[in-house]
Amino acid sequence: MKFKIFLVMALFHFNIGAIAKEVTVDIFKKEFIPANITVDVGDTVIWKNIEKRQYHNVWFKQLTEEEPDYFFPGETFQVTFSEPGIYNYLCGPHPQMTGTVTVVVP
Ligand SMILES: [Cu+2]
Repeated sequence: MKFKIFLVMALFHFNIGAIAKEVTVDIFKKEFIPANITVDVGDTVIWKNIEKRQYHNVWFKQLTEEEPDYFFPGETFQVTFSEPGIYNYLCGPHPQMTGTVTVVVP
């Protein structure tokens, strides 16, 4: 009986640490929506271009010196965050488009 209780608690604990979420940021009318998000370590952020025609990219200058490729309406770009921190980004061709991903330890 004691063993059973331990096993249930162990599974519960494991699940809390193992769930990684996907969080979506839309790109529309040259804006990141929402521009500022907070996610947990291990989560994946997916940027979705829902413009009619306009391409964009998502450039974390603190992480990559080289500008990433553009992505077009209907396409996505994703990043999985494995370290806590504050990550600022912008769109290379439209530097007025900015956003922040804050990554926290749950
Ligand atoms: Cu853009």
